[in-house]
Amino acid sequence: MLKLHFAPNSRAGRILWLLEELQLEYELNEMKFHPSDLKSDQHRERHPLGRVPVLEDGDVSIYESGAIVEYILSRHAPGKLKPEISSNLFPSYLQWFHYCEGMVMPPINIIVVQTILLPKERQNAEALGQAERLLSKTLAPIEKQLNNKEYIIGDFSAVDIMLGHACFMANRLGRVEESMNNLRNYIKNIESRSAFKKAINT
Ligand SMILES: N[C@@H](CCC(=O)N[C@@H](CS)C(=O)NCC(=O)O)C(=O)O
Repeated sequence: MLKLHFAPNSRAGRILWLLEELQLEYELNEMKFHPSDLKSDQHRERHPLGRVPVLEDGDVSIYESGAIVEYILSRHAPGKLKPEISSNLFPSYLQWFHYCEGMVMPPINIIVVQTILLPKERQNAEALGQAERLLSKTLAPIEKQLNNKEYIIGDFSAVDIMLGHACFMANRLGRVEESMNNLRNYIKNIESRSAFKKAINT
């Protein structure tokens, strides 16, 4: 049985969302988003940095949300939520899948640190401003990609689990500009999916 180590309001929501979309059976270890759970010796055995998500599957224990998504698709849902290697959508799928953690999440991480995690006296306006400008730049190509598309590569795919979740987070932080109409519609499309609702409300 797949076992997901999870904390609310985190990238672990991506994996829960995927498991729900695929209607796979799973067990959930619900932890608090707090050092008492995440930095415990027990959780550091699963993830050396004490982070989520982590997935266990028999003898396998794996971290990194993108790797977990690919693992689940390959071993438990072959052919689903991903174009065939020979499809002309495949390179686009790969590009946007990795654009999530590679380009969009780094400025989001800084914004979260600078506005939520650090106490006021340690917050740095320059670092925050830089991250906000970078996030806006990284969202612009997604806005363009979504022209006449409901989801990133057309039909719903695992790209949306990764990048869609990042766009949802950017929006929740109030960083999706009013003028980005495609992105705003895209986030609404995602939010209307029942599997997403379940993952986000857990
Ligand atoms: N690149 C990793 C990032 C993992 C990560 O940073 N997770 C955050 C939650 S979104 C976390 O566990 N933070 C807890 C902490 O930093 O103490 C992934 O995609 O899984």
